[in-house]
Amino acid sequence: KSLPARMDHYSRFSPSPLSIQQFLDFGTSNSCILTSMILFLLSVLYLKTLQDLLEFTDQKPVPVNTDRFTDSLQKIRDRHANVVETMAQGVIEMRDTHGIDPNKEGNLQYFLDRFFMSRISIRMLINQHTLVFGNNVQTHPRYIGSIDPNCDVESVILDAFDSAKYLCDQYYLASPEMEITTHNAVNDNDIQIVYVPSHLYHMLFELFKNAMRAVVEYHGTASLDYPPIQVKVVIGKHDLTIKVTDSGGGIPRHQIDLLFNYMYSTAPVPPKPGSTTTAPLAGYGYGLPISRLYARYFHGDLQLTSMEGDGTDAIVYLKVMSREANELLPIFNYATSQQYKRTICTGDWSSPAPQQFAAANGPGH
Ligand code: W6P
Repeated sequence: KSLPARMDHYSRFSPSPLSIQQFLDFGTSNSCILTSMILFLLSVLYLKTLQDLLEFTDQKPVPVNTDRFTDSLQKIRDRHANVVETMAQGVIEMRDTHGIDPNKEGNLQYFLDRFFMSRISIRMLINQHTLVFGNNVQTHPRYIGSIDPNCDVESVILDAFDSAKYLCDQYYLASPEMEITTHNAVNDNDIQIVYVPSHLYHMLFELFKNAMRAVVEYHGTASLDYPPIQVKVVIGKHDLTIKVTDSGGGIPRHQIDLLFNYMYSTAPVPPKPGSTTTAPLAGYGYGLPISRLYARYFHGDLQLTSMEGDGTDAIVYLKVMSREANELLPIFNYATSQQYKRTICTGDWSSPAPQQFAAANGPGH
């Protein structure tokens, strides 16, 4: 069969979500490299990547081929390392040549959320396969691939805070401290969940950078003591909730959504490390929208609530039960194509400023 025909064939598959529990089972009790390999053959990456993978559909999964397969996955992962930056650059170019069309902006948001979520999931699969079956040294004896069955939430928080504080100090020569309180509402143990520590770190690092920037800029870089960033961690039966509170002056409510907007949160890609200019601490790039995808990936969420004039609460929700922590994957169906046909402004609520639109729309609109 020709490549286009095979691409068409594979593009019709729907992704099958796995729960964290299933990821665990895969890495332990019935670790079967062949099943894992076949699972992979169902996921479609981009063209060259698809070609690379298709090679393996024609071959018998004998040990020498499973090794080559694992090598291929590693190469594919490296090849796709800069996709986020590439897409961001594409959005900038699109915005510069076509401007911002509020109708298309919703479509872009919808597309990129699904595109990046799919990418997160495929890279999770690649990481699990290469870590569980590759010859590399395992990250940590306790880990199953990239999953820590006893992920100590507080130590990930401390790590992420330290790294953000280091950057903040470098950029502003000043930084706020943190006050953390934890509460286990279920038992007297430490707060642990089955989770991917690197995902949690990614989200918290992003939130801390934003919180620190807000605090330092609001109180001035000359200030000597800043109000600390308050972190509250609570584990219940269903939810693990991490709330990061800053007294950084907050943001007006109508601007909250813009922080997650791909069209508005793109700025020219910051210079690479080693160049003379310092990259800003936070606020450029796709840190927040992608962090929210990481949270939602296993059916959690990331929300921002602000009090303008005071500060901002950033809340991360994660599922406590690994069986409830299912992958959230984009599927393609009738509803998907309808999404792209939808236009905004077909609402049935009054416009914010009727006089502004009255002339254009006429009476009765
Ligand atoms: C702000 C803006 C923001 C975004 C994300 C997390 C915290 C904060 N604080 O002022």
